[in-house]
Amino acid sequence: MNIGITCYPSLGGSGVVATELGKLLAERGHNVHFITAGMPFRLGQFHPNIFFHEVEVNQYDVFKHPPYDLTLANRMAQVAETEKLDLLHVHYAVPHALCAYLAKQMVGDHLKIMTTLHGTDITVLGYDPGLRDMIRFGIEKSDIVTAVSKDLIRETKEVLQVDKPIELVYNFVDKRRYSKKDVHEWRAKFAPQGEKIIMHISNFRPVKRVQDVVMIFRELHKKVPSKLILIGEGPEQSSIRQLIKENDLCEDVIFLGKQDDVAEVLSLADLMILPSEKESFGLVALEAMACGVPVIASNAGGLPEVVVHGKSGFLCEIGETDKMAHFAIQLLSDEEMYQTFSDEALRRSQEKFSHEQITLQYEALYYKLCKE
Ligand code: GMT
Repeated sequence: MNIGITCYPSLGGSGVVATELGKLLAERGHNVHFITAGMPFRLGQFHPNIFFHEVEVNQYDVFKHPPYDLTLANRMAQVAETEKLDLLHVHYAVPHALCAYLAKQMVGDHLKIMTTLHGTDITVLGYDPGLRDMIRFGIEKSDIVTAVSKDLIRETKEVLQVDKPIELVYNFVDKRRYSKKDVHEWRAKFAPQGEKIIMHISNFRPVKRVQDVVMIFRELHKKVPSKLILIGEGPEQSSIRQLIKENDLCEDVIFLGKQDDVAEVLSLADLMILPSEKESFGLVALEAMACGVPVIASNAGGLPEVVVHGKSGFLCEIGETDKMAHFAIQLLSDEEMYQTFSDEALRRSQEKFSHEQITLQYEALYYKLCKE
């Protein structure tokens, strides 16, 4: 098939899923055309079935904002015609589902649209009265809509009052890249006294509650010799640095900044912490589990569909940092328990979220769509 994929190409779970899916589809022999505003950051090496069509958005004096949406829709229509696309698979509803619909109006009904909802397109933007009706329209005009968790399907139906069926297709992890690696040399650098390594990866936005990570670490650190590695960048970074300073933790917290590829670094972690306020799936939790790293998380959104409480990690109410610290101490102080959780995390990641299984699920939906 000839498949067009649009996503936000910069750092973010939706961009990662879209890019990794495109690569897997190309491996299965499909021609995959990325139509994006920049090269998706995980696209990496050359593949003969992968094509990149840049959406170059010009700035005009007559417009206050560059016309990304219209330029994208026009580019989608151009690529659909020149490359004979069977379908456009767009990730993130706003504005991508609407742009795809516009492109379809330009080229004809044979071009099918699949929209995948990732989270904040519904759980944040869906509550904005200035966007809500438009998001609902984009969903209703898509030929197939998928979402990355049952909880996201529930919230979409509740917030937007849509009747359209929404298919569940979970996020996935490629076990060929995400697996426990031998990183003892790095461990010696980051935890020279054999300390446990706690990790948090995010875009440091308020919904990620990185301040809770610091509070959990503060309590854990009193009982278990440990280091905290923080990965990512975002608006909360300076207040987090300040919090670390106020709690006299600077010597034991390491900021690694933005990392394009976390597959290697995850093997350093003994525990992943994800105490988010909102999280439709929590791809980073799954990536950690694939490396045998148990997860302590909040029970927000779709996280309970990924991490099983008391098996592959522990889940607490949002903001229950003392309880999260208690579970972290328990897990890191009991080697046998830790090993059972680590094995279970790995097993679950492979059994329920394998790249083979999820790629086939998307592919089956594409074939269904194109037969209609
Ligand atoms: O988490 C973010 O802030 C980035 C965001 C995105 O749109 O890329 O991630 C969302 O999509 C990911 C991939 O499906 C999910 O794993 C994340 O849970 C989801 N983020 C939120 O719901 C906050």
